[in-house]
Amino acid sequence: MRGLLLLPCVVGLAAAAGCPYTAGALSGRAVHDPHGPHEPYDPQAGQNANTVGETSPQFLSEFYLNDTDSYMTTDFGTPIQDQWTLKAGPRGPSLLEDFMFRQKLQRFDHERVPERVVHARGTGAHGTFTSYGNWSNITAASFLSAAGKKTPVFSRFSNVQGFRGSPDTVRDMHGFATKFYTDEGNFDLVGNTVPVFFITDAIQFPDLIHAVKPEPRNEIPQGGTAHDNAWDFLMQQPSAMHTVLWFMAGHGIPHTFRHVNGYGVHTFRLVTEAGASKLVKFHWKSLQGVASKVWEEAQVTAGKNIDYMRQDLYNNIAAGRYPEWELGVQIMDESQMLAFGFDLLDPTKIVPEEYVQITWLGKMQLNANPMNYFAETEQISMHPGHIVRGIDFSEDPLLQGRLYSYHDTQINRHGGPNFEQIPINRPRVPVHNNNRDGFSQQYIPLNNAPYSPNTLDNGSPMQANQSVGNGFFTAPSRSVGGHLVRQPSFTDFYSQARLFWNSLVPVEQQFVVNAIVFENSKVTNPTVRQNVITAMNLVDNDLAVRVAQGLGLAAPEPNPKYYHSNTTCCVGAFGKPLLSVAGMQVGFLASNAYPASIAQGMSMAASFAAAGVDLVVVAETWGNGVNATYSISDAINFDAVVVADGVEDLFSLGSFTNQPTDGKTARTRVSATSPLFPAGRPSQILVDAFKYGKPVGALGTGSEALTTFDISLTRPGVYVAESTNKTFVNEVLSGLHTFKFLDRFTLEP
Ligand code: HDD
Repeated sequence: MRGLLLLPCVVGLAAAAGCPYTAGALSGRAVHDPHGPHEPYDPQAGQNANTVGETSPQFLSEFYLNDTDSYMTTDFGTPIQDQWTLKAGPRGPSLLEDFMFRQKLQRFDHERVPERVVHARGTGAHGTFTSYGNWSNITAASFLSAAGKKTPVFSRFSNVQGFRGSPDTVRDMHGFATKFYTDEGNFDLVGNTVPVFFITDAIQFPDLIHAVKPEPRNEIPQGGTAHDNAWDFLMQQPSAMHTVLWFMAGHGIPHTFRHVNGYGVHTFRLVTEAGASKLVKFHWKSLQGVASKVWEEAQVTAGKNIDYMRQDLYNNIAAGRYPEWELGVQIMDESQMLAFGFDLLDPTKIVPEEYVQITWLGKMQLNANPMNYFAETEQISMHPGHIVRGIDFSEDPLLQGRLYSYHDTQINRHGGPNFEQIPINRPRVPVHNNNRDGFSQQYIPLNNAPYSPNTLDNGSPMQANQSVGNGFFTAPSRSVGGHLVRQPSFTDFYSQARLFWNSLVPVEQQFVVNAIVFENSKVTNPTVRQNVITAMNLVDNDLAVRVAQGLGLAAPEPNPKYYHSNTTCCVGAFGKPLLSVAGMQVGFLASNAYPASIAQGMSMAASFAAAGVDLVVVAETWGNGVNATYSISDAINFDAVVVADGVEDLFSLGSFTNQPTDGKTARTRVSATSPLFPAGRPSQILVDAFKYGKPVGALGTGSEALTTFDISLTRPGVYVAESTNKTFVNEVLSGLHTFKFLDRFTLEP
């Protein structure tokens, strides 16, 4: 396949068509460009084409290694056997000469590369971005140039604090980074699932990360911020407060990566062909809806299934239930930089949607899992400096620093600057420049005059800019100046922290209080804990008083400098119904001892499947129609739980009439204390599901299980029916849309 690629840009014909990528073309030789796209790239047609490129997995397929029906070889291709070393006699010793042995061990010894210094824990998927329209009125970005135009993407979701093997559901910030393989080069939108950031100057980033990472003396805690260093730093760094409240709220413990919004955080610029620029904030809106776990649930999940979120993404894509997000921008004039009462360069600020609505530019669908985690998800190298024509930076000092850091960190991770040539990082367009050599160069540059200007290669590669060669150009309106200073750029960090707090529903406010109390109950230093109260009191006195109460500290007097009663929409993680319930799991608690209960589950499964929901029939042991055993099931596995008709004995706390007396008699029925599952597991699943705010229900006499645990049958999110019927299924589905029944959670007075 590779050998067949002859790109218009590298054969003579393309030069006449004004192709900017003519390195080999002018020599008149037909040259195979190994890093060109599979589709011939025509920059003229590219402006209007409705589709470009292919899906990423197809693009990568030329790099797939398939070992089926093959003999083992060395890395250099010689067929070998690799199970026994070459020895001097059957009892050894092994010989140094054994190149098969040396290579195998050496390759093993070198398998690990440095994990990301932050965002080490993550998961990703391939997909497609489709533009909703021709957005040339605001940007020259080619991937936004026509309705229906498709661009391959790879998104990586991540936790920030923990190492590569840390649990998915610890409380943390989360990354949402997307590489667009556009027909004019790669554009990386390296954002988070929270729209604001802790600091305003990149020089503080090492301090932030040193503070939140596990403590140096013992590398505890893994994957969370519930420790002295984190709160010591965060509460002395006023810029952190707004972001701290976001991740103490539901956003710190998302339900899955399919249920997060994403944000570019900084203000960027979009620039038109003519050079007119607008300020923009990037938004990803989850078309599944935003959903979060509750803290108990997240903690249990961290113990029972540390891979919860990566498994959810992987399984749903594998099942063809492709998650989708809309990409949007809030568009502001250059003149509005200071128009909203804060500086648009300040990354601790949102632009409330009441001020500027979001214009939705297109939709991303993630529709293919990587074939190999390391080669794709681990090696992908995101970089805010990967930018394309029509998009430009802002002067935000945090963004400016990032533009250095990401390239530097990739060199550290990949051992040199050729990481851009790794299959997952390659652009889908030809690369032509005078960058040369370095460790593990993958290409064979043919240009013998690798400098500019040159005459020996007819001036190629030529300089591309705004007017020739479709080149990148900086927004012409940008102008900077000023005396050199080392000082903060922004001052007010509490008004929007309060705006966020004011805008949460009361239950989520309670979750924030609980989270801060939890984290600081693990903080051992009293000064650090006191600083929390002082800082929270600048946001809201009620918040500070409630946290103080939880920590056993004196309630502070109000400190109202930043107090106001404004609210904004769209910032909480609770209280809004989900947009889709596809991929949700309903646990149907049945029993092998009552085959009819399993049959009920099997007959209901089809009705749920129509909505993309899996009904998981749980019983004591595997058997026909059973999808999971009680032994491996838990409330965290399910988004709703339904008790089958006739299995109420499983939940019985009282008399265990079926208990064998001699300890040996085979049982015909099981009870809450069956040896087939951990004691009380069916009851625990039901009670925990209710406690975590999930819809619960029962068929027929199964409802006795609910009343055994004082779950009122008339409460919101509790559904009962005599037998399987459409209304019951619809009720459970509507409960899944509600997702969390907030009346289950206690509010402090
Ligand atoms: Fe960063 C990784 C997001 C500030 C330095 N960052 C990284 C990733 C995400 C973000 C999503 C993981 C990318 C992937 O999946 O591979 N970072 C952000 C956001 C920030 C931010 C939204 C603020 C708005 N980051 C930030 C600053 C610096 C860095 C201020 C340094 C000055 N970030 C890095 C890094 C990482 C990184 C050290 C680690 C691994 C990597 O880059 O590839 O360079």
